[in-house]
Amino acid sequence: MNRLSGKNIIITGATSGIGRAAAYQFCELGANLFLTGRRAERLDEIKSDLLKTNPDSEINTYTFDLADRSACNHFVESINCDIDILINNAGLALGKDAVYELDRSDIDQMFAVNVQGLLELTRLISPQMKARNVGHIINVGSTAGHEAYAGGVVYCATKHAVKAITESTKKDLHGSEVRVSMVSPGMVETEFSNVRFKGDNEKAESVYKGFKPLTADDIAEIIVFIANRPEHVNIMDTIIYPVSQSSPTMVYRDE
Ligand code: 8X3
Repeated sequence: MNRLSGKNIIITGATSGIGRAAAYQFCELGANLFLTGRRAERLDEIKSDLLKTNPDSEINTYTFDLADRSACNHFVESINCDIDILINNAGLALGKDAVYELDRSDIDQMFAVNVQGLLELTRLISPQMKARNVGHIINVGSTAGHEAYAGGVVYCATKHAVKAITESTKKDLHGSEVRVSMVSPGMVETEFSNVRFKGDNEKAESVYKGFKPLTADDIAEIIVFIANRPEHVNIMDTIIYPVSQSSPTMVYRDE
């Protein structure tokens, strides 16, 4: 059953990876999309591609950096309809350095996007959901939010924060009909590792060598499944690994 047709859905970080894949899947189901990202060209391309196969879709794009609080405010003020589903997808890892080698600006950027950006949009969108007594906030966490690993001190901390934010938000909205959920993917082959290793493609590709990682579509399917449950069903979290992965650092490789 499709319960998503006509729903107004914000997807942050929609220019690539899981956010982009989710945009395509929600569009197929007839949702109205509000896509955010930092790369205007990518958003334009996605919009025109989606309109080719779904000409009647309503697709709105917004180019801004989630780390910019006034831009977040401006974005929310510019939406003139109620939002049914907020998908806080935008997030990134920068570097794989030990705590004693960390780059200060990497720390700031990861917290600014993964935690403060997510919180800012949640803070701005949740009041209208609470007032209407309906809505769904879906946060994209990570297995790194369940188990910390060496070289991931900041990324793991931000994803543990996403888990805490998800749980507290659910409890803050206790007694309302607003749903709050999280997906926690393991290794998904997207631009994630290119970003983490700052354009070092060889290093990025080696992350996914010798096993079949998850795809962005695999995770988008889970997000759509969570969003498409009946209104009394709230999936709190989902931990998704490729079959070859058993923990953030245990990956069985062929070679
Ligand atoms: C999952 C990515 O590197 O922590 O968010 O496995 S990683």
